[in-house]
Amino acid sequence: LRLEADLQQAIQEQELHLNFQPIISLTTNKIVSFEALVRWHHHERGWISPGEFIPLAEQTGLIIPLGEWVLIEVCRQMKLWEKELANYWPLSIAVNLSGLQLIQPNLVTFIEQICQYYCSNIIYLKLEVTESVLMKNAELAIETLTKLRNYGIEICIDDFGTGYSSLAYLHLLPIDTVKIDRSFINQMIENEKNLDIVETIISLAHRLDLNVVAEGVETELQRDILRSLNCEYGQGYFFSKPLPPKEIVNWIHNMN
Ligand code: G
Ligand code: G
Ligand code: MN
Ligand code: NA
Repeated sequence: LRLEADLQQAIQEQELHLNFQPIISLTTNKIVSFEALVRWHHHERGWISPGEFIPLAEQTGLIIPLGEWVLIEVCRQMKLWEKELANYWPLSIAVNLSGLQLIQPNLVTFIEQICQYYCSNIIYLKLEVTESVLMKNAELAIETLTKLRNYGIEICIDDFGTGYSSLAYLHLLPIDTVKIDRSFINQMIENEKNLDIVETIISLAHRLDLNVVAEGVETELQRDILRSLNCEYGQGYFFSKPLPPKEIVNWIHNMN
């Protein structure tokens, strides 16, 4: 209960921060995008991981104001980077969307308004939703995501392979990109079945005209295998852990 009140306060009093994890093109080796990941610096307890407070935020409905803060902050950051990182443009930022956010009646309007206000309708935003979130209120989720896509926002299916939507539904979903869950990438080399799964997801995604991001790439060998399987993009500690905005700028300058 205490943590709930604290989280409410944290949203208002700027204890929340965003880290950004680079997403890399495996063909050009250049950065193409980031995933925004929220962090909470509690005034007494120090850093609290999203694994702990996102579920709390979902249970209490605080994910709505928290999610709005994240979306606005991402647009503000993009506006700054558009100048600061002009040499590396175009870049985009992917934001994780919770199930409760996805069924808010005003989500589409809210997103259109902030894109208009902060970015003059230029769309830098991508949205990530998990399979389970998509399947929970499938009809409404599909309707909302279709509107967002029509507005120009790319939709990624996150943690793919861990939920139950399965391959059978993939072609029915209004999505552009599949993010393969890091558990498959992690075990790809030790466990041949996981390599088969990764290969199958990639080739199916390509037949459906979807792009693929491999999550949790931690080694050069994993990167090389994914590249040989024609996986378009990679994300993971091999490239970079999630970084605060200032460090992102240094990281990009050093990388390129
Ligand atoms: O960065 P880390 O691995 O600690 O993130 C843990 C989990 O928190 C991930 O599953 C991630 O999707 C989720 N998460 C991080 N930031 C956000 C956010 O802004 N909104 C939502 N809904 N989930 C987030
Ligand atoms: O659930 P979602 O995919 O949104 O969350 C991404 C999470 O994965 C973040 O918490 C991030 O810190 C974590 N992550 C990113 N790259 C790696 C990696 O290479 N290895 C591991 N173990 N975790 C990673
Ligand atoms: Mn994600
Ligand atoms: Na993921």
